[in-house]
Amino acid sequence: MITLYHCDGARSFRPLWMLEELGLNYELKMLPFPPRVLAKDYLAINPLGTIPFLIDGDTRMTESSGICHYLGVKYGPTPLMVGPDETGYGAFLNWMYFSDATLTFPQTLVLRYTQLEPEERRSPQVATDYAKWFLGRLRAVEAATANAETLCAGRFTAADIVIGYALRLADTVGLSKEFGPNVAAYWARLQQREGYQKARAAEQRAGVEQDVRPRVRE
Ligand SMILES: N[C@@H](CCC(=O)N[C@@H](CS)C(=O)NCC(=O)O)C(=O)O
Repeated sequence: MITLYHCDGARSFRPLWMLEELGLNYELKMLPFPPRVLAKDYLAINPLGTIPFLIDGDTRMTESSGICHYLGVKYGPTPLMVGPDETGYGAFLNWMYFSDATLTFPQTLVLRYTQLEPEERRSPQVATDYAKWFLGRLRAVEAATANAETLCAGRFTAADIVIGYALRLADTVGLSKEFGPNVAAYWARLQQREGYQKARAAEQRAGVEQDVRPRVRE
């Protein structure tokens, strides 16, 4: 059985959405955010204290987009993955890496310096600078979705899952009102997907069952 550690609305939503799209069985373990402070026992499982954390047999993983890639290769073949023999392969890999390294990183600085730090350590300057950084990098998504329903390969893939999560986080951080028209329409389409809605329902259900309440998180 695959086990995924998750905090409501956090980056672990990427593998959760991927698990739902693949129709795999999994166990979802909810944690309060941040787990390194509010669930100290978790450090014995993942010394980084971050989520996601995936356990699959002897495999242990901590990178949200890497886990999506792993699941697609390990439990495929699936149209969610783009193979080296397809023309969209390079674009697919680029989006997979872009999702966290380029898009999510500046968002976490906005969230941290507007909401997570104690009042005296908050910084409107940092938040504004990194909001601009994020919105600048989002131009790549605006361009890619100008004449296409999805990011690459002419179909919905894991790239749309990992980039889609960055758009969800933008909602949390208050940046989605700055989306360009193509990104706004793309984000609306992604939220209509059955797999996305199932993943949202799964995190809500698990939160109630395990009595872990949602709160602001990175
Ligand atoms: N690059 C990692 C980042 C993992 C990460 O930093 N997760 C955040 C939540 S979205 C976290 O656990 N923050 C809590 C902390 O740093 O204590 C990924 O893509 O999953």
